[in-house]
Amino acid sequence: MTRAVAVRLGAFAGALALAFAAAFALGSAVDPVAAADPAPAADSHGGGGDGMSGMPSEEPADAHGAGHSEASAQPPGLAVSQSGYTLVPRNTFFQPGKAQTLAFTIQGPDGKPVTQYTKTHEKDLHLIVVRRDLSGFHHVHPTRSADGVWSIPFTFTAGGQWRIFTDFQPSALGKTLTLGADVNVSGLYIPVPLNEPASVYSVDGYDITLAGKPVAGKESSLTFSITKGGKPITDLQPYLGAFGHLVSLRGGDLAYLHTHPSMEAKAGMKGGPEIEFGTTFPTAGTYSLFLDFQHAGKVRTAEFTVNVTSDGTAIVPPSELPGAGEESPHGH
Ligand SMILES: [Cu+2]
Repeated sequence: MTRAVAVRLGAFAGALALAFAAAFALGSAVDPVAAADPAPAADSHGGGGDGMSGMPSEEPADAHGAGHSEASAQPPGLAVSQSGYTLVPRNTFFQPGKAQTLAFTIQGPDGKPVTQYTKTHEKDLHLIVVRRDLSGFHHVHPTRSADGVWSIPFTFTAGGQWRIFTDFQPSALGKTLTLGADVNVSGLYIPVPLNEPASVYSVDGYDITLAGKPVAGKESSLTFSITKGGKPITDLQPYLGAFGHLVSLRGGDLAYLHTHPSMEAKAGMKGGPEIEFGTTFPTAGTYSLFLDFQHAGKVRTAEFTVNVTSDGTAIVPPSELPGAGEESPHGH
């Protein structure tokens, strides 16, 4: 029995029947509010009994005016709730290695699941799933039921804490949002170190070369060149309205940046061998870049680790520092 429960029972035993009833009523009135109430709003409940109904209406209204200028300066993907919209996973516990349903709703300012979306890159919602160590990246597109529940069969490959990012634009909001939440996958967790910073990544016989000198806080040009067997690929296929989709996640907090080439890609067009992106990395640091591209009917993902500095000079990769350990790439 916990200390708090013991103390409470002691108080009850010594009380008059009336006091007992009052204490009990107080306890039951207070506990559910405390449990359901996120910490910041604690002060606003002084007024009365219907804090739960009062809170949602007063929060979004002014919280998104002046008060949130600092929060809105944060990169996307760090919060489960923003601008009145909240990502609500249906389940946050999963088993590894078997297909399960990953389901969630986007709860709107009215507290109901959002059912009206404005398409971005041909989809109402983009779902990124990645383990917290940045392994196991997936970019997928769930389907939505009429009542606003998004779902997709998904197999988490290994145990650990995984992050899901939802990238979407509610029709009622004039901008895209990226909301993120963590889910738990049971099983032994063996974290995988990041790839060393490198300018070439190989997948399925394709060699992808990255060129560019990203500078923190400024739009930087990144160019990916794709070859296979030494031959430049010149017939990349449009995938979701672009020849490439680039998701960058910041090391340390998994802040999320999603960028596309300036050129729109329509059906029948051919792209490559180069795909160019203008990306603004908000701060110096290490970023993991995931490039999705489509060739010969299949979408593949290239992964890069990039050190972004404040002046565009390369940071010496850890492997080249004296005394560095063995290389330990993501292991494909
Ligand atoms: Cu997508």
